[in-house]
Amino acid sequence: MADKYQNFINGEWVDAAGGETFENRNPANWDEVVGVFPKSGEEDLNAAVAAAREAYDEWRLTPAPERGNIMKRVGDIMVQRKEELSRLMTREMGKVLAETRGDYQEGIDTAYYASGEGRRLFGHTVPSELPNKFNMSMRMPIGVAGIITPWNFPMAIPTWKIFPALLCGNTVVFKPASDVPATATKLVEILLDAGIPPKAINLVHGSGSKVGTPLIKHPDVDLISFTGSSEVGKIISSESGKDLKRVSLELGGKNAQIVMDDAKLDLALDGVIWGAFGTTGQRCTATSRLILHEKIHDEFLEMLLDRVAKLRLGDGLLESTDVGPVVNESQIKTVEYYVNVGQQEGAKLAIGGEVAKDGDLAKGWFYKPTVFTRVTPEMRIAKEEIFGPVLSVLKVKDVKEAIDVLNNTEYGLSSSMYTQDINNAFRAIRDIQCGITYINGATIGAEAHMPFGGMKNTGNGHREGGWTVYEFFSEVKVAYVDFSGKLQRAQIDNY
Ligand code: UN1
Repeated sequence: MADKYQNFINGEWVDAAGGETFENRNPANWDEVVGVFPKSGEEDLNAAVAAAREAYDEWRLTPAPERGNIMKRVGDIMVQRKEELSRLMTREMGKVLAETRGDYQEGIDTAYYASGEGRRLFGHTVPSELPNKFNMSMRMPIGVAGIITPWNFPMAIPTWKIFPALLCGNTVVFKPASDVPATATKLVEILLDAGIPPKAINLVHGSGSKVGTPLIKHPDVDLISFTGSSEVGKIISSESGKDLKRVSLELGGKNAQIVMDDAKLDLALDGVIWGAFGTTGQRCTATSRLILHEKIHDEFLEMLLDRVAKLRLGDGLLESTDVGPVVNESQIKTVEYYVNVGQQEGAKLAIGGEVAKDGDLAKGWFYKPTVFTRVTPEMRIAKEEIFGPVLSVLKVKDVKEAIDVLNNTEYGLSSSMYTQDINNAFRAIRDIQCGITYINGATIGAEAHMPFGGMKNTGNGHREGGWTVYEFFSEVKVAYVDFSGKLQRAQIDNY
């Protein structure tokens, strides 16, 4: 019997009002049902928003250091449950255990960072232009935060949003992706165990159209934080614009790794294998393009194809597995679609390019690690996000062309250059139009205490992670205190 899960609304674990459910299955073994979850609708969502609104006043008045103390306990509980919940995450969405442990650790790091932030949340004190007057700024909570998260980082991404939202004094309605509802439920359990007031965190399972859309449109929701596709991000942005909601969007990527002729090739090879095929290529930060200097192109390609051929596909719980399954059938169809597009555009399919069906792999959604060579910058496989184990290789003649080709996409999340030349490195840092640039590192692996996000169509300018996310989840208030005992007119009496 599969485990039965519920929503958490208004301080209680409850089924969906309509009584409907959906199943969540293991992508490495589609016969295995991980859990049965409530298929919620607008009624459930409205109840969740009402509870979050009700809880807001008490929570916003709880001292921020006390909110931080709860975040410390969240981190401590997460540490205790790391192995158990990392395993659950692998069963739920497929990536290998080392990576689900990493995803989970990012959540722990985010909890401890939030805990410390409870004693910071700095404002400024600024001299007044008038005598006997005091000026200051401070950060205030905003209200009810709607949190909509994807399936590829089932723990890290919800924690990036929910922990700072709560730490700043907002209350939360959380709509996780329906591919990863079990991990989301465990996160809410942890928040409650640590002492978050029950009505301050609400969890509503279900689809984007039935739960996500009414969440975005709800007049009592003050801010939305979303990670997902650019297509959905644009809809959220225009819908939320109607009510002037504050919105943070983390959207698509088409990240590239450049390898210059002066690079250490073994190092660059480790980087691209990790960046392109880690998480089965299903990271917003995944390396989807490899841009090779013409002088090392043939040699590096040979090294690459040799390594890709050795990658072992399998269940992410097995020690022997390098690459887990794709998350579901629809994602595998997207990968198949783009592999067809690449062939029709005239790129050379150098390895992979098909569903893997040998032995136990037939039970899940496995796709062979795939490399296209002879890709040119205007091909769709060089510009559009695929979100799977597919790498497009391009050839360039110098550093300028390498950076131009890298920038030739609507996205701008992560990027990488392998080089031993400091001049190339600093040009890359200055000229690459991405929120993140790695020198001699893969495109994946951002750290929780650094700002995370992208330029161009990857987002709308906000950043998660680090100190910057606290700016999104709080609003600046300024106060002037005049203790002169008389009317003082700024800009007039002093000039
Ligand atoms: C994502 O894929 O949306 O930088 C997040 C990384 C991870 C986070 C990825 N720390 O690859």
